[in-house]
Amino acid sequence: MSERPTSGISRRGLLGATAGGAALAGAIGGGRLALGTGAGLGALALGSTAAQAQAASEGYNVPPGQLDTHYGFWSSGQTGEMRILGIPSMRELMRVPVFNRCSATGWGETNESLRIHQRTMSEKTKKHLAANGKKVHDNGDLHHVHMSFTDGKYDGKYLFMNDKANTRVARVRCDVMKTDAILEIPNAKAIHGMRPQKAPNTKYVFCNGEDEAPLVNDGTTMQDVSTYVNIFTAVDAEAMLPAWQVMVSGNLDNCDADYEGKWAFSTSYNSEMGMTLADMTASEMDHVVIFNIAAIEAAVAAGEGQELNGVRVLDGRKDAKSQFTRYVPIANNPHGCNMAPDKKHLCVGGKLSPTVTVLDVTKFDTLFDGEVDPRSVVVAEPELGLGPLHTAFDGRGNAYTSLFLDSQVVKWNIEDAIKAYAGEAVDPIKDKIDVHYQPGHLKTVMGETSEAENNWLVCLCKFSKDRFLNVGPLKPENDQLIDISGDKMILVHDGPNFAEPHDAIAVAASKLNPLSAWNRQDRMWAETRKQAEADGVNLDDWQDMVIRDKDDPKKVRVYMSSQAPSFALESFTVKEGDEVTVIVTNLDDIDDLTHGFTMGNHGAAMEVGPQATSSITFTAANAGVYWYYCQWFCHALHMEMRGRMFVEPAGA
Ligand code: CUK
Ligand code: CUA
Ligand code: CA
Repeated sequence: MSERPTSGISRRGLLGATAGGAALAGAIGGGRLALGTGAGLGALALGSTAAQAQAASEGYNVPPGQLDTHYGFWSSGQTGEMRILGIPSMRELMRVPVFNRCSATGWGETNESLRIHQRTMSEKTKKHLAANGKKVHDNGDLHHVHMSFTDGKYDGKYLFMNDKANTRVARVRCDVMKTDAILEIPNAKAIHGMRPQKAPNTKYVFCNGEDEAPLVNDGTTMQDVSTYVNIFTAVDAEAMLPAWQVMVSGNLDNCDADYEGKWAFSTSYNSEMGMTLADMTASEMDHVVIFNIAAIEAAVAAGEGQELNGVRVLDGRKDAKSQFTRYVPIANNPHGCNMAPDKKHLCVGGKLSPTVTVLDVTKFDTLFDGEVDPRSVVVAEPELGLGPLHTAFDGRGNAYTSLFLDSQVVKWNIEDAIKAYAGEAVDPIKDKIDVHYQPGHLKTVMGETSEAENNWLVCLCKFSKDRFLNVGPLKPENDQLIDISGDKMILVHDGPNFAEPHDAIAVAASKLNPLSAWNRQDRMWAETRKQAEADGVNLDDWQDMVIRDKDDPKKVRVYMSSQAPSFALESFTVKEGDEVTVIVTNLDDIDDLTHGFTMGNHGAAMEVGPQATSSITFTAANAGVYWYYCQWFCHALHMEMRGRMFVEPAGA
């Protein structure tokens, strides 16, 4: 039920002051934030009344045994994984490890996952990790999850996501909901905004480099900020390799793409190229960069620009005056970058300005054709409230913008905002609702596709404070569910969540049909199968074997099948210090029958799904007996699903 403030000085007011003070003290202190929205806020009723109760609100409570109508794919920020929630129940259905090390599944430890991690890892990174005794970066900062598109609609094939921490993007396969590729992007720094091309299909995944650095970052010019650049990268979505890069002026925050496949666009909060907070907020205006894909592709095909670390890099900086980019001035430090499902309007969140700037993407051609005022593509700039970050859309021409400082979501109409900008006396604002508290992203169902629905809005709040039982200094986030089916927004659910979902998408369940068992020949373990073949082991007609490598006698491979409630091998023997690889295939193909393999006191554990093959490598510890067991509760005799590894003394 939605909370109604009872007085002017409510607890949310105090909390808002705290959060705003922490996050944006400099900006407010500098007096650059316009106060008051002039939007007739007082006249808008907050919350809802019984008379306005909407049919959809009844539907958020999904009873036991009933399925959700939509999948929600959530980022997890610094946790580094992707999460799947049901909408509208907000039940967490699954966690998919991506950039993180996962204790349950062995992600980041199994050979299959290490191959995915290391596929595009540079030699430099490998060396640096090895010097730290590591094989992979086991953290990530995953802000944005987006699905692949065909013709402006979700196609149910892949999910793409960024890692700001280690400059990577990853892809999850929607048939098995597992990470399928990780790409370390060369030349760029800190991939933040990330979007798949919407049309004609997702040929590229566009990736913003947020941090600026010398293009050749070898320490020779690091004190000279004039040598710093920011890099925009287009990733080939199928190959998961960089396709091309463009140098830009100013850093890149969020991005999106149009519905014709002609443009990508990115916000920049640091057109100043400043290194300090004061520098980064010094200008009145920053900008949106528009990338001309056809011009870039032609230049890449013609071999223009330079080749650096295997990628063609073009110069799209302001001074280069190329046909690759245009810069549209936007008020100080814009953030969100959201393309509307009307296929025409791009909405840019003002952050330090109380406005959202609406650009007409069908006018972008004129920017490249001749000398025109770059602001001529701006068709509206409604003043919505304090701290506008991101905007979501329904299928009725309405937009929903999160107001970080006001702790509200504002519903406004795009066409009315355009009329108001043209001078008509129309108020584009239709409703405001309190959220708890300090929202970042917000998402409608399929609102970033041409099939936007009119039912639910998820608002991802950065602070939860008093909304849940106190769990100590670290509080959960609060992902709130709002019914947007009627005129008034109605808050129907609080969804506590762990650090820190920035973004989410909601996809109709009909778009997806994941498998219940793996294909035995899945490409995930193609390399493992090749090794088995070389060892004379046929993984399809299972033979359980222990093989000592002919060339490297310290290496032992243990092939073992599992079928509830036992492993095919009740024991195997190795020597102290051996490099042991255990390869397990789960022969069960029953729905929901996952096994695991955990080697006691070796820090080695992995998930083995129905019909899956997984392998893990560890060094055998001191002589003695070690039990291995299945850690996934699979059978009435699951506790009995275990065996012994005998480790003989090295000299024996
Ligand atoms: S950013 Cu987090 S609230 Cu990384 Cu999408 Cu705006
Ligand atoms: Cu197999 Cu528990
Ligand atoms: Ca700025």
